[in-house]
Amino acid sequence: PQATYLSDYRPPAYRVTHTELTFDLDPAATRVKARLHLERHPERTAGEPLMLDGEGLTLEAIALDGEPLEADEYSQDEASLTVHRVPERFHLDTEVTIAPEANTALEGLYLSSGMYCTQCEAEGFRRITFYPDRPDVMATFATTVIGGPGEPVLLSNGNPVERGELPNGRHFVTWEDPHPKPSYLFALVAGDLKKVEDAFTTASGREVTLQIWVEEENLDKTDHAMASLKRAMRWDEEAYGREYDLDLFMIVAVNDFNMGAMENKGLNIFNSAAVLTHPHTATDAAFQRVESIVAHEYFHNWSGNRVTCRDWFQLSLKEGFTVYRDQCFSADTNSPAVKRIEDVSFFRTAQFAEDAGPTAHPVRPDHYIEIGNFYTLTIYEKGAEVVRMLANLVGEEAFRRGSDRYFERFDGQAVTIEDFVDCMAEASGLDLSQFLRWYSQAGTPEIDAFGEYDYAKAEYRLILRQRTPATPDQPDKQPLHIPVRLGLVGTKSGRDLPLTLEGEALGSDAVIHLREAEQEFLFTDVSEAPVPSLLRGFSAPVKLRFPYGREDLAFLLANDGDGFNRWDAGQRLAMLALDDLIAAHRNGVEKVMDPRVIEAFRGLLEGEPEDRAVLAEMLTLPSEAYIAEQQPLVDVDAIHAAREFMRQGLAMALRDDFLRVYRENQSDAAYAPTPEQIARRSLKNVALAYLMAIEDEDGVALAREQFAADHNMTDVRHALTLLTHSSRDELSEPALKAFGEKWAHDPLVMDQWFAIQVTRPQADVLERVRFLMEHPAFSLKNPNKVRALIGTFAGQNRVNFHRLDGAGYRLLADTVIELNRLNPEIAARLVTPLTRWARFDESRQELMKAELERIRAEELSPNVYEVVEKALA
Ligand code: BAL
Ligand code: ZN
Repeated sequence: PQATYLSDYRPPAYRVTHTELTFDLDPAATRVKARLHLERHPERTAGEPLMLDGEGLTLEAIALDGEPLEADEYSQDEASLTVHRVPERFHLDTEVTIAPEANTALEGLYLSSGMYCTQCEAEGFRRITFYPDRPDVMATFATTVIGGPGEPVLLSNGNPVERGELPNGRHFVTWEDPHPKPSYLFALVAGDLKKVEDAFTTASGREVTLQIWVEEENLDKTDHAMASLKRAMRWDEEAYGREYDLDLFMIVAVNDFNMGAMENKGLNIFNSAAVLTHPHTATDAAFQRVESIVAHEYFHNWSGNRVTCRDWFQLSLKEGFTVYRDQCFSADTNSPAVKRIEDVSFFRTAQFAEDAGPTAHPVRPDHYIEIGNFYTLTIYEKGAEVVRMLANLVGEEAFRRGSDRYFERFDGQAVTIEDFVDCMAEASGLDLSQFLRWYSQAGTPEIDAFGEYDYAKAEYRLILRQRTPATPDQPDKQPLHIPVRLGLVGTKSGRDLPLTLEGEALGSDAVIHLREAEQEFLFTDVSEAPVPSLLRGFSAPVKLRFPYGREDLAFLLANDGDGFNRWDAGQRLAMLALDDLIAAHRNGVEKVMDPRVIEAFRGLLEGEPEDRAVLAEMLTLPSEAYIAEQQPLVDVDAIHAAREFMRQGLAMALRDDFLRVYRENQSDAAYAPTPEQIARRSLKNVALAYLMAIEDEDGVALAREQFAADHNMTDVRHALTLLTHSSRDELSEPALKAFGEKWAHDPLVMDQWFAIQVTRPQADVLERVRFLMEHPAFSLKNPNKVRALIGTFAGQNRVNFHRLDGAGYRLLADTVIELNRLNPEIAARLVTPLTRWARFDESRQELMKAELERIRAEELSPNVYEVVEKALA
């Protein structure tokens, strides 16, 4: 397969001004007629041939300005159609057939649970019809969908303008979308769907009908998504001045979907897991995820649809910005501190790992083989961190002026990351040229910080050194412009001290700009010895090291004026203690619990909780994946043993406190996904997890009661997980059986049932994974099932996936090989854990590489090829 390079970008030779489509639906042979109104691009020379993308299409007819083309007037290969001679302005008619029922890749038009649906981003539209399938070709669309009695509902983008009956029990609906859009935002849905309807009045008075379309049995699971949608619509008006622009906004839930959801204009298609909720089937985390994804897709209507990307290298232009927007929305709607802690925890574990592996790439990559492989944590989450840094650098007001400018100036256009950053620079007057390196330079920057207090002069000298380690293709890195938010916490007063830097008073919480490889900052009038609180709120996506002593960290945990950094101090303290335990395990010496960790936790448990949700986070130890990220060489067994030892040590020392906290936060109130209730449930469930870590009899009784009470899925799932992960089969087996039987009819709950079992720490879990792959509720063709069973096992059950006999690696490789044929996009994602082989000991390295070689020997899709080649390079 060939790579595509950013530097090769040229505008298209021909633009499409208007697209007319007719779909005559049939599972085996859907006929797609297309009339494209085309004109030469003013920047391209006259007389160039017309090249259209097209894959897997059977061409039935082709005509230019109404005249059928002779065979020598066009040519076709497996990826394109070329018309050799075209005028400056013309229309082209094509008719093709496609087979949705045979489409297991879930790109283009396919069938999911008997329902037709589409996924066109990034390059799925070319599997529907011949088209210049690139985001800088924006056209208005008119789409007619013809279905039979099995498809009473026929949907596409925009507004329905005509409907009618046809012979043979067939019928049609015509849709018009007046907003020019790229082909990746096209959507079609047809099937036996039911809707829930609501309404929203925009700030300027437009009445918008809101519809959520689902299978009949899911009609009771749409309330939360609908409420979230309305909140998001209001929020975008208030925070960004952006209103909705059609009379109808639709969401459809489908069971088979590669992504979480898709922002097609006016017709968002959602993975059912990202839209359906009910207190008895979805956890608090799922409720929150649905809220943020509904908002994310809605926000794309401006950041992505009205203003789109010039080419796929600019993907983060819409994704990084939209993730930043949905993060701010969720922070405003829920607990901002917890939202930040959750996002950063995930980021530092998963994105840092991506940066440290063979697929590391910049927020704007400069080449790719398969763009489907670039829907990554770097493009999305690091892209959002980069936008967050911009917002912090230019300030709230200038950021809003900059975004207004961006939406106004580029409305209806396909643009670049520079266009966005330029708007921010113009609105703020800041020079952001060095900042642009964040988009082109891959890898996680590391900052080494040193501080020194001079009593006599009342000065605090802070030295910051930055470097970014080499990544594939990028051996040398330039210094970045890094905003470091900080405070100095007085060791006597326990307060944030006023900051004076070069004579300027900055308040007690300030952002300093690190631009050089090494830079010194001298704070004057520092009245007492401080402990620095650095990188507050994770003000930049970097690793920051500072030689904190454990007392310093315990002090910050108790006193830091920044809630995020209080949590982070606790994590750092736990990490230091975990490092000792890991070393002890490796050296075969007795493990000893650091009493400072116990005392810090006691202080948290016995203090008056300001924010229960934050407290729950503070009481949660770093995950095995995060701990692994901090180690030079990952020793999965030592990490697991050390973390379990610490959990048990804390549980034994603080048993009564955990029991009290559990009881204080237990409630029978009717379930609601409110921040207050969610916080209490998290805290209670963290406490229960500690009690179950030592299988305390009171804890066991509470877990059984909580499971049996069947009050809401958050509590039931947590209790079931604890029972399933216990060492006692008499606790796990009856509960699993009861749950599995009760929910056999609900695929989303069965996904949870799979995930709970395959994260068991017991050594026989791999055999259970193989067994569950034969379960009637499992299917390799359904991405949610693959993620729940195989993805969860390989990603979250570290001890068992990394079994020394290599059986975990083999299982993953077997699945990747099979999926490579069925669904390349999912296969390429699934292979990720194997690509991280360099982080492990030699024998595991060999086993992992051998499985990668075995995959490479297959006939590979471009998706899997690209990932495996990088991993073995
Ligand atoms: N554009 C793909 C799905 C999403 O990021 O919203
Ligand atoms: Zn998105």
